[in-house]
Amino acid sequence: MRLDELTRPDFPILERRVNGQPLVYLDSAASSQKPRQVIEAMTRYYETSHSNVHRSIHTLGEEATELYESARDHVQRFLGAASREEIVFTRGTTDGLNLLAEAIGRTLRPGDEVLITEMEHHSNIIPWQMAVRDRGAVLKAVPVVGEGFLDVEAFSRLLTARTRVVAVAHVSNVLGTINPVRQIVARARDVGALSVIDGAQAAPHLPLDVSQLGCDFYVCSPHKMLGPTGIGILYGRRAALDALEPARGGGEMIKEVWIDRARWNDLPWRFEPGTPPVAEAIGLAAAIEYLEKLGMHQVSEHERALTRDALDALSAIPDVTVYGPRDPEIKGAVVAFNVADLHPHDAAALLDAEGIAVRAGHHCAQPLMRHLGTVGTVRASFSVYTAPDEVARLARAVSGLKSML
Ligand code: C6P
Repeated sequence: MRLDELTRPDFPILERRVNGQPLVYLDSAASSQKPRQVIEAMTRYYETSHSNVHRSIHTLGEEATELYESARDHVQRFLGAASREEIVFTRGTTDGLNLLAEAIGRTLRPGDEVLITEMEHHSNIIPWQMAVRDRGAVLKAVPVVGEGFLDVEAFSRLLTARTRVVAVAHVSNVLGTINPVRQIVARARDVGALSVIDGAQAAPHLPLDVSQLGCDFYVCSPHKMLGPTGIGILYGRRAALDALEPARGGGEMIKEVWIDRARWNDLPWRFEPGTPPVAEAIGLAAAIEYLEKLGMHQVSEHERALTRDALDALSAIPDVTVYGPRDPEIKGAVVAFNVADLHPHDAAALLDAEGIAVRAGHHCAQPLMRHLGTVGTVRASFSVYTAPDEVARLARAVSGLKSML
């Protein structure tokens, strides 16, 4: 049985119609839909065990704490982290990157460099701009070349003894390029730089093992992984997290407080000030169980087949420009394209009228759009529930757009 045939009955939203047509949801890279198992786990928690965590000795407090901390074990297993202390819950990828940029930023000195790439999402650009500002540090970016790959020679040139941080997307949210993060991490380590991997578009689709990858930090967003919004994952290698001074303060991140100073809590709570997203962590655990049951190798194989179908079908339509690598073996589950000189927003609105949900615009990657010489693109993206006939429906509708012009 194909993965979509197996999973679709679990996703209630996929039964709805949009503009009189069955919904074709091709915007999973922006946020995936949620299976019943995730929705029910969160409802069950609110109906039976809700309380604050780590604070109350009563039964509900203990149940909530146990469920919340068990979600951390799920994430540790899913990412291949060496210990549960290496998993910090944040509010999302953007929040995790800001947390890192704030904390690492405080240690930057004049002349230090942070190296990112031209294909980064704004979430992996702006926090570093803020971190280098006023510190006399410098932000540099590896250019994109060819079909959408990082310029390896430029990377070698730009990575120097001055580089303190290398922050790179594992998978581009526009091009779909799977970057050679293992090599990048190793090269960063060689010059003594910290490696930060933005895994927002990789974690939902690829089998991961952060310990093998060897990175210092890895961030991702559960809402793109069949889980809820409002929670994020920040993996930090034990030694890297230990060396990091928390930049955000509040309840629960401390052991002892005086008016003029404090002693920090142990890892990972040191980086989790305030009441955390408890229900969301429980929903995330259910999403991880769901993905693990499917198997991440099967998930990526299913999505690779859809990406291949989409690349073949869209490239065959005259006047359609497809962006990013043409080889689905080295590409995540996104295909960005434009139709003649139709504005991507108009194309998306016309597709929506046929019940097809795609994203259009600059995808929070304006430097990359500038490189591609376009204001934006249309983007179709896939998940475990996406069916091959939905990709075919997209291609038919895109062909129709041309005749409307
Ligand atoms: N990209 C997209 O449609 P948040 O919003 O914090 O969950 O994730 C931010 C983010 C960071 N890095 C990459 C590579 C991303 O793709 C995203 C989110 C969505 O492409 C929404 S802009």
